[in-house]
Formats: sequence, structure tokens, C-alpha cells
Amino acid sequence: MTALLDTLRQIVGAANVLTHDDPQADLGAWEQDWRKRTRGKALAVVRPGSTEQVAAVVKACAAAKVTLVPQGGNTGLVVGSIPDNTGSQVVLSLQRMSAVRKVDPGNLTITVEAGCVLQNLQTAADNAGFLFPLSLGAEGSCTIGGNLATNAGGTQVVRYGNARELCLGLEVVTAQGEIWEGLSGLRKDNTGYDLRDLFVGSEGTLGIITAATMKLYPKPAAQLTAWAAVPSLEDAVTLLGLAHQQLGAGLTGFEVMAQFALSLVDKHYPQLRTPLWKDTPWCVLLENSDSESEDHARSRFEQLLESALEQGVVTDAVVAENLTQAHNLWHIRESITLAQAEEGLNIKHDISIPVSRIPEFVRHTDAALSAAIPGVRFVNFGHLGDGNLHYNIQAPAEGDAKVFLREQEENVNTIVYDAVQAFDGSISAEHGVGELKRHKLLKHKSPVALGMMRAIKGALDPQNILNPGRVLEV
Ligand code: FAD
Ligand code: 2HG
Ligand code: ZN
Repeated sequence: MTALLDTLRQIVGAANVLTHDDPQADLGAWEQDWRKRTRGKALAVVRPGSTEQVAAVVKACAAAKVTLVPQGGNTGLVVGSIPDNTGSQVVLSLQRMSAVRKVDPGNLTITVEAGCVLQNLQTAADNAGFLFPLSLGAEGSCTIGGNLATNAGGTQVVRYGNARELCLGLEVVTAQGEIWEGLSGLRKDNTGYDLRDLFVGSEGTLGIITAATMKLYPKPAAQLTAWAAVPSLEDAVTLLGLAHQQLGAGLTGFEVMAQFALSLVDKHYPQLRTPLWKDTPWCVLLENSDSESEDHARSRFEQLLESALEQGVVTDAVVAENLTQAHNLWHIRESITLAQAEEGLNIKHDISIPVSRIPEFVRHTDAALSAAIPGVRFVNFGHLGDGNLHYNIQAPAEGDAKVFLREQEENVNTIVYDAVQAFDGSISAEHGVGELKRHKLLKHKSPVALGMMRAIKGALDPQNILNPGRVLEV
């Protein structure tokens, strides 16, 4: 391996090849997954500074038969971006490739390198007078390359779609170390198979995304946020229907949060002053974006909440008075993941179910899990507007969470995913498959679909050098 490491140092510079041989280097940030479930061991962390360097690194690794794990911000939740524990894989970190290459106001597009942190992309769009709507709790450290590789969702999907729908073009380094220049930014292109869509959501298994052309939107004239108490999940679904009807395309966010999920935020972050949660089983966070004016937005929003209160679908509500209050409400919602981590090891699900069937799904699955594992705690929240729930499970309050995970995780997942299938849902709506869910694909994806996926992987990466063992067991 010394020869390969020397070659990699020649390509990217010695300072950008980190190995365990260097007593100064701490590789923990690249080797440990965000949820602290797994720690791998890399042969090296390689940090190229250009697309050409990425291509040369891939060629060198392919020649040495060394596999690569692409990594952006390492915020993924399904163990897809860290190396295995063999000490033989190269982590290819895109972090140094973070430039904004071009803003094209006429085409409403922005072209950025893959390592651009999502928040920096939002800021670059804002500085140019536009909105880049992808938004998620990890936006301060996740990268657009990682967002595209996982087809990330977040809190604005109900209006703007997920990462795939925001992407118009890609630049990709193939498993052979060739560069595919597909950054066109065209909104229409029917010249054969859609290669861009193949790489989006491929979790680093088909190619390395090095740059992307993304859609921009006009900034709304006003944005209003409300936090509403709802008596049941059925009422939350009814409220979603009313919001679609009355706000139309103005509905830009619709999140649901169960009482226990909010109790964890209150317990671990009392300074956030979570509103209304104590007296209601569910809260909903809604956002209304308006292209006319603040007054117009407020009157439509208040009409919506009034009719919901009249129908008993909402029992109480607060509308943020200003942007700071709105940010605080969103911050509470985004803090559930961290509060859950503070509470201890947990089991995550990012499932989707047809919106209309979600209440029935939750009733059915809560009952099945409670019967199988007495004392199990449900941390239920998510993007109801997209039919995407984080139907998460916390170990019973008494007992060791580590032991619970070891003994019950498979059982919990089987109950949840079997219910998801029975309700015509998907076992991953946004976080992807990674390593954690790959064995579940064998059960929940059809053999025909799996066969086509394996054929694509075999055709694009015949040596299996890109993120092997993730998504597909191969
Ligand atoms: P990484 O974690 O580094 O990598 C993720 C996957 O993409 C890996 O398989 C990796 O190999 C691959 N990859 C990374 N970069 C590239 C590249 N340039 N080319 C090819 N493959 C690549 N996700 C959501 O969808 N919605 C949410 O609301 C959401 N909220 C979150 C909140 C918190 C607090 C946290 C910690 C995570 C959240 N996530 C969410 C999950 C995570 O942030 C997303 O999956 C994000 O898109 C990952 O980006 P990243 O740059 O960190 O990628
Ligand atoms: C969110 O919506 C993220 O906040 C993370 O997708 C969900 O912590 C989770 O399970
Ligand atoms: Zn989510």
C-alpha cells in the first residue's frame, strides 16, 4: 500500500493524505458515524481539491484494487459515509471542493462544487437575490454532494421537492476515473437515459459527484410560521388538506411532532421554551410563503387557522410575530434529533406511507410494538406534508439502551417494515439505505427491481470499488 499512498500524495499533496501512521493525525471525524453507532478504520483519508484530482485518485485506487468511500459532511444517518473496519479503504472527502462556480440569474441556476456546505449554498443564493429551498437540520455541515447522493428531503419538500427535483445537472467522476460533464442546467433534455437521476440517490455506489447545477427560486415577499396544537393525527391530516386548499403553492412546510418527541426537547433543551406541547398529543408546524406581501400572507394564514379552530381540527395556535420567533420555532423542530441522541441510543425510521393512511399505520404499529416489547417509547415526528414519518423508537426508560438495541433492533425493524409494506409505503423516504438497511431491501424491494439495480451497479462499477456493501450487498 505504500506505493499507492505515495501516488495519492503526488496527486493531492502530502498534507491532504491523512493516515494512522501520522501520530498528529486524528481520523475520528471521518471514521465515526454521526449517530456514534459504528467506527471504521481507514487506510487513508484523501482530500482532493479539484475534479481532475478526484479522477486521478479514483484511477490510482482502481489500479491498486483499493475501494473508496465518498464522504461529504459525514452527517448521514444510515452508516454510508464511513469506512469499514479493515483499514483497507480510502475515504474520499470532498470537503475541500466547496466553491460556488457560477450563478446564472437568467436561467435561475447556481453551479457549486460537491463539498459546498448546504448552508453556504443557501447563503450564496440569498446574496444573489434568490432562494435555494433545500433545508434540513444538518445544513450547517452536510454538503450538496451528500444531499444529492442521498436524495435528501428536509422541511420544504411539500412545495419544492427533494434534492433530486432541485437538481438540473451533475459533474461526476466514474468508477473508471473518467469525468462526465453533465452540468448543462437544461430544464428539458430527452436524449436517452437520464444519467443524472441515476447518480442522485446512489449513495456513492455508482460515481463521485464533484459538482452540481441546482435550481434557484425567487425569494418570497413574506414567510409566516405557525405552531398549532391538534387533537389527533387524523386532525393533522385534515389540517394538511385545508392548508393545501387555502394556501395552494404558499404551503412551504408542514411538520408533525408527537408529545413525547417534544417532551424530550423540553427535557434536554428547556431554554428553547417549546410551546403548547403539554396539553396536546400532537403539534404541527406550518409555513406559509407568499409572493405578495406580509399582510396578504397574514390574512390568508389567519383565515386558515380560524377555519381549523372552528372545525376543532386545531385547539390552539401561535403565529410567529417576526423572523426570530419563526426561527426559534423551526429550531425546536430541528432539535428533536439531538434531544433523542441526548436521551440515548435509539432506532430510527424514515418511512413514507400514503398521507391518508398514516393515522391508521401509527395506530396499528404502535399496538404491535407495544404488545411485542412492553415499555417501548415512540418518538414520532416528521414531514407529514410528504407522507414521511420519523417513526423512531427509544428504549424503555428502565434498562440499558445498548442491550435493548442489540436484542430488539431487528425485531423492531421487522415489525415496523412489515407494517410499512402492508400500508404500501417505503422503508426509506429520505435517509437512504447505507449499510443499516441493505439486508431489508432484499425483503422489501421486488426481485425484479433488485436485479435491475445490480445490473446497473455491475455495468457502472464492475470492479465494485465505489462504496462496496452499501445499498446493495452485491
Ligand atoms: P455524508 O454523510 O458524508 O454521505 C452520505 C452518503 O452520500 C454516503 O453514502 C456517501 O458515500 C455519499 N456521498 C457523500 N458525498 C458524495 C459525493 N460527492 N459523491 C458521491 N457520493 C457521496 N436527511 C434528510 O433527508 N432530511 C432531513 O431532514 C435530515 N435531517 C438531518 C438532521 C440531522 C441533525 C442530521 C445529523 C442528519 C439529517 N439528515 C437528514 C441526514 C443527512 O444530513 C443527509 O443524508 C445529508 O444529505 C448527508 O449529507 P453529507 O454531506 O453529510 O453526506
Ligand atoms: C429530520 O427530519 C431528520 O429531522 C432526522 O430527517 C430524523 O432524527 C431523525 O430520525
Ligand atoms: Zn427528516
